[in-house]
Amino acid sequence: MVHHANFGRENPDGTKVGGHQASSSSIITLLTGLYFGALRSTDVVAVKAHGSPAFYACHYLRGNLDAAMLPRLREYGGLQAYPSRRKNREIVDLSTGSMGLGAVSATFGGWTTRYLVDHFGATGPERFIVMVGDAELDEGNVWEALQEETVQRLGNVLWIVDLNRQSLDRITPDARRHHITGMFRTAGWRVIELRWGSRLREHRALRERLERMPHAEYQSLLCLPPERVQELVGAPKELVADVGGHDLARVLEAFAEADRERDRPTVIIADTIKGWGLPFAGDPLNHGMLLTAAQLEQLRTSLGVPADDPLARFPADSPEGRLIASLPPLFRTPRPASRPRVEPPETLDSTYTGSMSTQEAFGRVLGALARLPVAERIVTVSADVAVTTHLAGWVNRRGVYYPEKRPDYFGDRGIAQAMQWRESPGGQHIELGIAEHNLFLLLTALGLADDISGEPLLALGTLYDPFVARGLDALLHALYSGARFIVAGTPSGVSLSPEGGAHQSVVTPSIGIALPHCTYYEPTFAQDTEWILLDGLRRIADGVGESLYLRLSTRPIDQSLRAPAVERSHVVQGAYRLVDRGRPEVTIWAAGVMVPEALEAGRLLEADRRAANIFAITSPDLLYRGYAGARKGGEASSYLERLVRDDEAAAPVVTVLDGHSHALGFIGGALGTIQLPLGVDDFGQSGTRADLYRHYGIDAESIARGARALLE
Ligand SMILES: Cc1ncc(C[n+]2csc(CCOP(=O)(O)OP(=O)(O)O)c2C)c(N)n1
Ligand SMILES: [Mg+2]
Repeated sequence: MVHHANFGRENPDGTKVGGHQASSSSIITLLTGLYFGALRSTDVVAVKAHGSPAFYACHYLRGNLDAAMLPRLREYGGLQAYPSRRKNREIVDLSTGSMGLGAVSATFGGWTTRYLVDHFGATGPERFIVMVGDAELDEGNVWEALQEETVQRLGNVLWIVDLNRQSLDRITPDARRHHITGMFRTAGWRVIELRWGSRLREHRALRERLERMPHAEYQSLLCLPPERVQELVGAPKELVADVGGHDLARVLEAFAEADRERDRPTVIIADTIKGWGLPFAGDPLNHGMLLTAAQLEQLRTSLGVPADDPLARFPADSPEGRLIASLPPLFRTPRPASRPRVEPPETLDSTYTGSMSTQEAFGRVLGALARLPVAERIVTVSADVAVTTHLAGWVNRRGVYYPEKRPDYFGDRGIAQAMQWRESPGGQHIELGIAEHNLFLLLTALGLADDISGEPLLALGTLYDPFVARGLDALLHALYSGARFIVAGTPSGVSLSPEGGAHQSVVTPSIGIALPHCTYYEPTFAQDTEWILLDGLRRIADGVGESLYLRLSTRPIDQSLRAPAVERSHVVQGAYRLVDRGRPEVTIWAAGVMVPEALEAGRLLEADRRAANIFAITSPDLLYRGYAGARKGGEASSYLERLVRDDEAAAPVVTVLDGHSHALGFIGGALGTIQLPLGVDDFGQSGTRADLYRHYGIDAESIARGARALLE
């Protein structure tokens, strides 16, 4: 497959194709043991991303992948370079690619299943099997996940570490093996070490000598001719290279052993050889190496692969063919028709008066949902900010999830607490340590529960908005994997005032617009927040919606500023008209908490007899996508353009948001007029709200001044 992709297929511009033959051969024995032995129909698998060719080959031999797909590795519409659930759904259970993320989201799949068992008596998947590279474990997010207390109890999780002592560039540090085993043990895992093959196990002195060697010395032996190895260590090279991860019988034993105890997670740490069986085995620079045609030909003959049909499957009447026929089928995701229906309400019939922030509104909506039957299917997650992101009402009503009931010393002893901490298998809030990667990777698993287990969940996560950037790679992984969930980034922007620049988010609106398969909203008013949330939940429940990113704030907003006749459809489509002064000289477009400043600027301009019409933007993302999509699709106009009247369209535009100005920088262009984009284009800092709005030029005065300058 890899050879064809690189040398067989037409490649007009000569771009490197690649395909990781060394990394694939490193896991081939482990995958053989798994796919032709240990795997059950109830198991899902996440495989080391760059070992994908070996993984595809196993599926092919199992009859699960069409032969026509094999020549299509890394081709447009073909087999993806790294396993992708979205794009090769028929074979890929769980997406991987960015080191460490797929492994952890798969592990959190084990957690999610445990939750589904406890809440709905779900039956599967039974095991989450994760194959990782040894250097992949350098990624800190792996250990952030393993520290979570619940993970230590997941008997449905099995990891296999492909310990080939190599990463991309180098031979791994000698202490790594010790660290890896120690870290797993400390985290409460059962560790099965598969260091040597059965032959070498008989040679104690040699084994001990090899174990004392630095990694580099051992790797050098793998690269020397057999005579030199014999000379240096007094043993045949074959024996020196007899590692456990390529001894199929030992691999099968390890899988059987892993199955014997199921009350905690297990890891099999298997020594392997990167490039096993290939001319560049053990070469420190073999990561990107490819076999030449002559080397491939030699490999073909040595394996007895027919020249006229190199992709032939094993004949049905061969021992291999019979074994394959006897294996249980591979995991299949449940059909949508068999899944329970979940119906979030259309409205909560709440009224929102006085002053309220969008963060408070978010908490109020969740609190109201907590009393309805749909609450059963809602699960919230926070990385140590549940109280400060307004989840207390929800948590008090629905409890905290833990796989076993634990005593609530504070509650039982009558110590009053604003947020009660009642932990039980029936709880519906999952609290994580401060690790935003864990937050998004757990949301990945919860957001795929419908797809993988046939049990829909409405998952909502909260975090401080600046830390969206901290977890961004994991958020991308979540969306890339096809998970659907809602995340509230709150509080956001410089409106957080005294908290200062380290906690104020500036770049997140741009992130919100750019994230694929996720709608970014930044509402101003409580009613809008409710409609957006309910609409998003309904769409996710119906399997048609994408994920939602709500950028919220703690700034109290006078709810009476909202025009009473706002239409729900406008709110969910991204913007609505707030003030109409007839034919305007300028239009002001404000998102989120900047609406009061825009309204005040409108009044200042009116005092100069300059009419300004004001629009409230609820989703910069939808406006941009609508506009760009309409242009690309050749449509006459987009929602944004239809929102303005002909007598408004040519008026200059001022936009303002509590975030980087460029997030709304497209509006003038979309309307075909000149624009002044206002926002926060530098890091934040401490100060009062008024100080900061003035400093960054987003106060009413600056908006009005900007509008006057535009008009002049
Ligand atoms: C987050 C991230 N950083 C960098 C890479 C590029 N990369 C791909 S494989 C690899 C080395 C992985 O080593 P290991 O996990 O030991 O697997 P092996 O190459 O030995 O099969 C690197 C750095 C990546 N895929 N993801
Ligand atoms: Mg490695």
